[in-house]
Amino acid sequence: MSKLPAVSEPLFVTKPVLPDLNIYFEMLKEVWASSRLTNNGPKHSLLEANLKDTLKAKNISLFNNGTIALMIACQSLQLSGEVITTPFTFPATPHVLTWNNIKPLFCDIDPLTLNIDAERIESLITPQTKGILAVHVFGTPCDVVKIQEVADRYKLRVVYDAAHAFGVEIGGRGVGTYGDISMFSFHATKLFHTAEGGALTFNDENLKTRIDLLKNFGIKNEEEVAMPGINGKMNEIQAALGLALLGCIDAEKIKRKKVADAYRHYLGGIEGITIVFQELPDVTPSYQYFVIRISASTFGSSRDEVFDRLRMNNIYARKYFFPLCSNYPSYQHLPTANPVNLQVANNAAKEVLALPFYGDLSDSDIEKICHIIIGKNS
Ligand code: T4K
Repeated sequence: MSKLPAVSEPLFVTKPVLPDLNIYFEMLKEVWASSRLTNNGPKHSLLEANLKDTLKAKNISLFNNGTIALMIACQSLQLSGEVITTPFTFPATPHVLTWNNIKPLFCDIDPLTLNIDAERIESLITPQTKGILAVHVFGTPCDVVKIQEVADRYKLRVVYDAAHAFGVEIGGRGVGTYGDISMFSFHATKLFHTAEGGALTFNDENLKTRIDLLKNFGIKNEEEVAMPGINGKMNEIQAALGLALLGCIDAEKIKRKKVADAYRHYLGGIEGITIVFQELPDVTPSYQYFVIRISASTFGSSRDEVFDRLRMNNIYARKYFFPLCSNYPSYQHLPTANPVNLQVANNAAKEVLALPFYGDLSDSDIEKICHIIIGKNS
């Protein structure tokens, strides 16, 4: 590769997929005509039904964002005491436990998938442990079979943070059908989004009433409030955006596959760079992030040096997930946050870099990004 000119416009880690504005406008006209803006309106109902099919879920409930959805997942299962989770995630994951008055127990991660290491979960279980909150990091499914095996043996609940895993399937089965409940995020930065939004999917249909009550203040009817709920409702403007966007997702995935292939072409085989995003047999990928790992000793530059080099060239890659959650001031005092027991996660947090990844990323921009990473445009 020869030296290439710098990018003119900044390149961010992602660029939201947006529907044709006319299609969205038509939907908004219907919302205006109905005067129904929120509280389980027709767009909400239609999106809920469509997403239930798309995600191959048995039951689904939509939310105003993924974090509140995860809060309600814990509430609906009445989780308490301690829950085993991963430190290698977005702050929302452990914070949701804290907001539910649950103590997170941090478990180290698998060096390849960067998901919770299912083999280590058992060693953390105490009489207070009531559940496992695992994350399908960057859309790669956790070891769902092993996790369920441990959960069944110790009668633990399993909640999956599937924020990155829209459309992921294992052998044709929707990833959101594993465990007790799964949470999907529909934030603007996600493949499918409603600007802000989220969903819970679950197999037990008895949970539907409870979850729907919890996201609407616990209101059963005009004269009965059944439980202390919160406001977790998705509104009609969000739902209309989701409906307008659903038809764009397959095309975006095809484009993202091409972007991923181009990155692999330039970065594959470079000593010291590992491509975290791998297409696995039997798994339908999410195409949510394209993440690499940089080993400073083998590659010759650290992740932080590459990150700075990209920034100087107007390219805003992200260190997902650094700092590690177990090193936040709120959690570092916990015995399970000791880095000695979380060596794989601490190493990963120093080496990962999420590269710009979206369908409209041009071949020439991908080439420039890779040039800069490799050190030819420094
Ligand atoms: N669990 C996990 C494992 C998660 O990753 C997340 C969220 C959650 C739970 C919680 O779900 P939500 O409550 O959010 O539904 C972003 C997202 O805000 C966050 O949703 C996401 N994970 C996380 C991984 O990424 P930041 O702090 O990196 O966002 P920000 O604003 O820096 O955006 C990243 C880049 O995206 C920007 O540099 C530019 C681009 N961008 C962003 C927005 C918001 C746009 O082009 N347009 C936009 O509207 O967290």
